[in-house]
Amino acid sequence: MKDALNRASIVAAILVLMTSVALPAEYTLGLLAIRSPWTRATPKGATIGGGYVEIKNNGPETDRLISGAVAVAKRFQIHSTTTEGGVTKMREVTAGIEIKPGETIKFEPGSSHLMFVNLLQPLRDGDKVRGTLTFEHAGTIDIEYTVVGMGAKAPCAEPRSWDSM
Ligand SMILES: [Cu+2]
Repeated sequence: MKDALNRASIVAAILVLMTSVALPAEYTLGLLAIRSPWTRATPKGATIGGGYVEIKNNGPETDRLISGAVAVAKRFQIHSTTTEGGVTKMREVTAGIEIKPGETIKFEPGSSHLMFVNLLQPLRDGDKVRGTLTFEHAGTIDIEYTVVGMGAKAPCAEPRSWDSM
């Protein structure tokens, strides 16, 4: 009985830890809901980082994510990822990403993502990264990305040089 209680309290403690880490941040900008921005810790010397977030359009009109910024990088880009013949490539989407009425766009590893280009500092597990997202109609919002540990597969291969872009 005592063992079972101990086990229960350990499980409870772990759950509390997990929920405090995974607690989703939710933002509202007009009729857009912006959920759980996160990014990944970067190895020393990395020049790029990926940004991930979910955006739902609760409005009757299409909106478009057109740009953004983060405090930890010189540039911010919106990227798409495609796989052709087993080769994964990413590309900047200069026109932005459209979010139709009722639609939820998920920026996630291996898919469309945000790219922090020319990092000014490494991203460390547990840190918060401040930034902005700008939409064609809804305007600009301040958000904060939670930095989580490395480990999951990279959203995209690091290109040889960002200077050429
Ligand atoms: Cu990318």
